Amino acid sequence: MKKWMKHVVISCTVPALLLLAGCGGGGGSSATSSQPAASGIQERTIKAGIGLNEDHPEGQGLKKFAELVSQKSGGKLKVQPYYSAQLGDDKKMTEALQAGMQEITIPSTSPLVGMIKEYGIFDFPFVFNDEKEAHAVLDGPLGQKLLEKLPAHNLIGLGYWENGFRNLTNSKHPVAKAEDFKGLKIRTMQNQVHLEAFQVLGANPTPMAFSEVFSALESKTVDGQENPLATIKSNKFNEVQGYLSVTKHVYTPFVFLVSKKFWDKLSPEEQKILQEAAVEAGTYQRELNIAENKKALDDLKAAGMQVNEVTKEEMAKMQEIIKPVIDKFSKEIGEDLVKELYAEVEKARK
Ligand code: KDG
Repeated sequence: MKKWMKHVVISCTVPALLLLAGCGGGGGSSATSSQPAASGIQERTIKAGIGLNEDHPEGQGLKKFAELVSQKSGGKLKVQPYYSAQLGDDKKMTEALQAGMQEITIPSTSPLVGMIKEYGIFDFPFVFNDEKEAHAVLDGPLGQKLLEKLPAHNLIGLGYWENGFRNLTNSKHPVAKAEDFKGLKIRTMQNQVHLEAFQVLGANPTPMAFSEVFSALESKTVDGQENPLATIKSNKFNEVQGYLSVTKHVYTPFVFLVSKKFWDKLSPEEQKILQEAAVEAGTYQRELNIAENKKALDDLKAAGMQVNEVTKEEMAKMQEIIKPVIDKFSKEIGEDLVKELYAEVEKARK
């Protein structure tokens, strides 16, 4: 076999192998290798940073990932975890991966929308009824299609972990009806869909990196924020927020990102170890996240938060008010992709 053919075969075989390895638990991959890969397993240190704390299911998932990588590589691949935005916020860490200065981060998909607008479909409100539907769509062809857009941005996606269903907290008053959003200063992720959805509900949205949220709430720069219950609990937002409204208005995924500059230096064997560990740790993290989100509600009530549910009728009203924003972004993102999203959700519901 000619030398160049070996390279072509390796570069075509690896993604196929990784795709086979990546089913379930956030499986799937956008792994492509454009350079001759090394062989075997070398001693490597892998810097992996996230925005959430070690005690959050995302932190526990990263710890599990590090253990699995060490086990699978005979201790040669060492993952160094950095929690609580020690290496910077989601955007900064993602840029560090693109520059080859950091190897792994696991942000929400929302801050990536400035780079890959199609990820905006996961910021549409009230798309999923439960985590099972979300996992099925993310681990299916649509989730894979979006992972394949990452290599063009010097990123490799090894699958999806779970941030979860987002709920509103604030320091002013309970939010039980659509009109209750009026005038509330709400921190949003740096994402136009979120920002315009809260605007049309009558709130006053302020986009901000997650690492700045607690101090903005404490200083009353903003009245409220929205995040999954496990995040609200892990970051002690209950200490500066009196009201929790269980809106479950958006399901946010995490995407497991690897620097493509780093990935392309790895051997097929090393790539397969990272892919398998990302999927196995993803399954573990999702299970932990679902359990922790259930437990966090009781813990936040016990910590003194005044908790209210939002009726289906009121959610329908919010959906109606937000509809023009969704129509606008459906056109910007691509109506075919939006149709594919809802078709995949229907498939998952059967
Ligand atoms: O690193 C991930 C966090 O930054 C994540 O919590 C993002 O949901 C998020 C938010 O509200 O910024």
